[in-house]
Amino acid sequence: VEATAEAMPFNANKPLEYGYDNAHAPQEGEGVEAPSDDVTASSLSEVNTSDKLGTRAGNGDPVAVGPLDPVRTDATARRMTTNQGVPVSDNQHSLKAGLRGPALLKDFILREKITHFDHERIPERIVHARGSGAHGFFECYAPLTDITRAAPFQAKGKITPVFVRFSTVAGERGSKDTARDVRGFAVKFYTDEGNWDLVGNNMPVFFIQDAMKFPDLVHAVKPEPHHQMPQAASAHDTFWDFVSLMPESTHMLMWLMSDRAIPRSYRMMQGFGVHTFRFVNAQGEATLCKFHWTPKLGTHALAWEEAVKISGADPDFHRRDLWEAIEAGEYPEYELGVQLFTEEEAERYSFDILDSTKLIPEELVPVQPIGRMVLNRNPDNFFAETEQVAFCTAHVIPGIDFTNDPLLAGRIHSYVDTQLTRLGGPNFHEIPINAPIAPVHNNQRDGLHRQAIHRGRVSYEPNSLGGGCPFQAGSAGFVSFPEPVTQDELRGHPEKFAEHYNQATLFFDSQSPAEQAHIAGAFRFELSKVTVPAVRARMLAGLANVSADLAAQVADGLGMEVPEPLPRAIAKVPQSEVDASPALSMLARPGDGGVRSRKFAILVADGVNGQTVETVQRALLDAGAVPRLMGVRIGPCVTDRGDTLDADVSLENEPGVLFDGMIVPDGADRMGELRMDARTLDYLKEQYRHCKALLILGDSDALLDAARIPATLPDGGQDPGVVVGGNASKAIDAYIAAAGRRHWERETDPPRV
Ligand code: HDE
Repeated sequence: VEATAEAMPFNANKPLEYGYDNAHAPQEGEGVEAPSDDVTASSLSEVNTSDKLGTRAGNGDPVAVGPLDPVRTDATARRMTTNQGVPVSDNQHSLKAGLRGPALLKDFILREKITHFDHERIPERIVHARGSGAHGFFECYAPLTDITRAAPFQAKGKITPVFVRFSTVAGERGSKDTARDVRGFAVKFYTDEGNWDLVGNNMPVFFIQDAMKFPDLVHAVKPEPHHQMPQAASAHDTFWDFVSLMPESTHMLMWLMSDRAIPRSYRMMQGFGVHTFRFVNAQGEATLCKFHWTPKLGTHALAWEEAVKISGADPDFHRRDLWEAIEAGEYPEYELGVQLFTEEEAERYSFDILDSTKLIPEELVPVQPIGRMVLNRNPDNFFAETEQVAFCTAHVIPGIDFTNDPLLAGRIHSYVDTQLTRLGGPNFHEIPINAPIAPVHNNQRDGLHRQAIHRGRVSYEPNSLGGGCPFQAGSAGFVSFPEPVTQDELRGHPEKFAEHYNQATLFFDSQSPAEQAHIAGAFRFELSKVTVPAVRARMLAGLANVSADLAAQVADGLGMEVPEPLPRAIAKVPQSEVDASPALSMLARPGDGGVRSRKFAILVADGVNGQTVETVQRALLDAGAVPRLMGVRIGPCVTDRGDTLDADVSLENEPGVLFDGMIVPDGADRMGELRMDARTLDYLKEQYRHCKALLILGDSDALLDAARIPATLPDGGQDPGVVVGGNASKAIDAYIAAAGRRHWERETDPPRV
C-alpha cells in the first residue's frame, strides 16, 4: 500500500520510520579487508598432516589452523544474507501490511531467522556437560616403532594436531567451574591414520569397575530427581548412599575428596587414560600401556573455601584462565608419559590391570615421557568446536588397541551412541571439528545432514563396477589384537576386583599432612550435607578400612563414633607392592615453582607510593606474571608523586579470591580510602587463609596488624609466604620466590584468621 499523508496519521515516507538508516551502515568493502575465498572444501579431505601442518608448529604458530580454514567464516566487510545467500535489506523490521498493520506470513526472512533461533540449542552431554576446549599439537620425542605403529609416535619431532576439551562431570552446561568434581581431559589426535581419541580424566582411577553400573552412578551424583538439587555437587544423600553401598568406589573417593578435585587451573592438572590400553607394533606384538599427561606448570589446587567463593565471583574461572592464557601466548603444555608392561608382569601384580579402580604405582612401573602437547589456539566458535566435538573411546588407530577392562567395553559403545541423540544423527563425523584429516572413503551413505557428495553408482563392496574401490587395506589397516578367548559366558568379576581398600590406603598414606587434612575436611563437609545418619555411618565404616586415623577425624567432625569396619569382600587380602607412593601427592609435581601466568593484585588508592607500585609491577611482569592494579573503584588514582595510575580492577568487580597473591605497596598511611574500606582487610584475611603469598611494603604493615595476620606459622616458625619489606626491590624478589606455591603449612582447622 502506498502510504499517503491522507491515509496515515504521520508521514509514512520518513526514512527512519521504515527503519534501516543506510547512511550509518558499513558499506561493502569498507574497513577491514575481506578474507580470501580461494580455499575450497576439497582441501578438507586430502590433507597430509606432516606436510601441511608439521612445518608450522616449530615456530609456535597454530598447527590446527589449516584443516578447518575452509569452514571458518568471517563476516568482516560482507553484506548480510539469508541462509540461501539472498542479500537482506532490513534486519530490524518484519514485513507488515502497513506500519501499524499485521506481520505477513510471506516474510521468509523473519521466519528463517526465528525458526533457526528456535532450534539453536542441542541436548547437553549427559555427563561432562560443562567444558572448555583448545586447539594445539602433539610432538613426539623419539620414534616408538618397536612398541607401536601408531602414527603420532613414528618419528622424532612428528607433529600431530589435537583438539582438547576439559570438563567437569556432574554439573550442567552453565554450571560453575570450581565445583568439587572429577575433571575430564579428552584429547582428539588428528593423525595420518585417522582420529585417535584419548578420553581421560584428571584422576587415574574410577568409581566403578563395570559399565553396567555407570547409569546408576550418574543418577546418584546428578541433582536429585524430585527437586533437581544440588547443582554440580556430590554433597548430597543419593551420591553418598550409592557410593557407601559400593566399596569399589572407595579409592576414587579418596581422589575426589582430595585437592585434585579443585584444581587451580586446567593448565595445572594431570590427565590419565585410566584404563589399561595396548600398544601394538608393526609385527603385531603388544605391550600393555597406561597414559599420563603431566602439566609443565605443575599440579596446583585451590583451597576449598576459595573454590566456593570463586564459583560466585566468576563461575567461568577455569574457562577464563584457559582462554586468557592462550590469548596471551602462555600456551599450556603437558608431557605425555606411558607406563609400559607385559601381560606376564601384570599377572604378578596384587591388583588386576583390567580394574579401573586401581592404578599402577609409578614406583612399580615408572612413567616414561614420550612427547609433549601444546595448546596454542582458542576455538573461533564455542558451539561449532567445543560443543560439537564428539570424543569416543572407540576411536583408535592402528597401533593402539583395547584391553578387556569391562568399564572400557561399555564406553566403546556409549560415546558413539550418545552422539546420535546429541548431534542429531549418524553423520556427526562430518562436522568439521570431528572430521579426520586423514581421507575418508567407504560405502556408508546418506543419513541426516550428509555433507559429502559421493560420486558414482557404487556404494557396495565387493564391486567390479567401481574397480573394487575403495579397497580393503589388509594388514596396513587396523587389525584387532588377536587376544585368545576360551572362557564361558557369565556375569561376574575376577577375584582381585574384590579387593577395595589397599590402594585407597596407599593414596591416603602417600599424601602430605596438608593434603591429608584437606581430605578429612572434604569428607566431613560432604557427609555433613547428608541428611540420613545411616548413610554417614556406612561411609565411616568404609573409611575405617582405609585409615583408622582418617575415619576418626571424619567421625569427630560429624560428632559420631567410628563404627565397625565394613566386612571385606575378599577372603585373602593381597599384599601391595609398595607402601608409599610419593608420586601420588600433588606436591610431587610443583612445576618450576615460578609465577608465570599467575594473577596478582596490587592494591592502590590516592596517596599510594608510586615508586613501589612501579617496582613491583615491573618485577612481576619480568617474571611472566599478570599484575593488576586493584582500587576501591576502577579508574585513576593519584600517587604520592602526583602522577596517576589506572586501577583496572576493583575490590568489588574482581574479589581477592580471583588472584594468586596480593601486594600492598607502601603508603597505607596516606591511602585513607583503602584503609577505611572493610573489604581491604577481608581480602587480606582471605589471601592469608587460602595460603597465598602476601607482600606488604613500608608503612602498610599496619594493615597486617589490623587484619590480625600473624607473621609466624602455627609451629612458631617464620612464614615465608608473608613478606614484609621496606625495600621494594629486595622484597619483591623474596615474594616472587614464595608466590609460586601455596603455604599450606600455615593452615589450621578451624582457621586462625
Ligand atoms: Fe565418559 N562419557 N563414560 N568416562 N567421559 C561421556 O560421552 C561413559 C568414563 C569422559 O569432553 C559421554 O560425548 C560410560 C571414564 C570424558 O566431550 C558418555 C562410562 C572416563 C567425557 C560417556 C564412562 C570418562 C566423557 C557423555 C563407564 C575417564 C567428556 C557425552 C563405562 C577415563 C568428553 C559424551 C568431552 C563423556 C559414557 C566412564 C571420561 C555418556 C558409559 C572411566 C572426559 O558417552
